[in-house]
Amino acid sequence: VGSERINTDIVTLTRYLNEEQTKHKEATGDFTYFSHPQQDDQTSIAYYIRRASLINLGGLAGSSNVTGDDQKKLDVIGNDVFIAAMRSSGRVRVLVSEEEEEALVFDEYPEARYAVMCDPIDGSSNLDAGVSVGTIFGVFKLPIGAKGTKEDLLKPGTELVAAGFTMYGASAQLVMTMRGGAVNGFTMDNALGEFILTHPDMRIPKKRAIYSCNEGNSKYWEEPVLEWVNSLKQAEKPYSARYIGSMVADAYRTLLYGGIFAYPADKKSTKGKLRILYECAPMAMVFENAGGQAVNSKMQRMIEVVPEHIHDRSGIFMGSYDEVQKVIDIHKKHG
Ligand code: AHM
Ligand code: MG
Repeated sequence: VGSERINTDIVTLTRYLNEEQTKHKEATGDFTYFSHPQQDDQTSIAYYIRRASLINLGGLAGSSNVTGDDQKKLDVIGNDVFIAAMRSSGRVRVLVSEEEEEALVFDEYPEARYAVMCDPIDGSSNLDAGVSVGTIFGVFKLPIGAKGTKEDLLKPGTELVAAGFTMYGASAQLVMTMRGGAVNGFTMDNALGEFILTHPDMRIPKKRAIYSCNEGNSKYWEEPVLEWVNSLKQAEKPYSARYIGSMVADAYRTLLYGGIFAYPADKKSTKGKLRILYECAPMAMVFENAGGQAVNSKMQRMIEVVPEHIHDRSGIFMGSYDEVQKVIDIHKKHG
């Protein structure tokens, strides 16, 4: 094979999960059981997205989801695929999806102990333009006999046992972390149909002069946010602005290159736009475990925020440690 280097010891996501399970003697294997269908889900969604324009999956599905957004055909498909995958695992007791008003309780598995929070296709307004979108997920472990009630779900991100996202870009990238663990990145190998560990132990750069937010909202921003963004633009070497408008893609770039992603609460959206359970908390866990920070608009650790309702929103600032610290310092100054 000439000078081409062939890796004969590939770590697939399946192998990674099996090895993790072997390392942790107390592990029941439940998590692995549920991760495999989850991997299948993201493999399928990646496939559908790639095929979307060929098989006419673009455009609106003719219905609205609970928050009034127009639903895309792929939103519906992504949601259905996710639900089917989680149900089939037999390990999921309750599932919260951005696309479902109520939590879904799988009564056929009363012994199942996981609660899964997900946004099956986040950033879907970008789909028709072929811009990257993603799946975000967070996982709680429930007490034995849990009924999958709201109380089982209205918990802070510190209770998550695992969280992460998959970005459907030029290739599908899966980033996941477990409580207190490293952040690992996997790349979909389309030929093998497997996620391969390509970015072990991801660490976000401590700082980087890139900021990512929808400045079109600045009319509604509070004073500290205005002052912060202005300070970046007036810095000796001004920051670069990068905003895709698809959180998973913006987050993935921020994780790799460093910088900050922000979607603050403002005078118009006083609670912010992004959802706590399946957008903010999982991202906060990824960024903290990679050495960064994530806070809400009150400068509280995002991962400690407890939602009152499963679809609650929050402002968020997440990214490189030093970049988020700048936001915190300016807010502190304003008191
Ligand atoms: P969605 O869950 O309805 O797709 O909305 C979430 C998306 C995020 O991916 C992205 O960060 C944000 O909305 C962009 O919002 P805006 O268009 O207001 O900048
Ligand atoms: Mg979303």
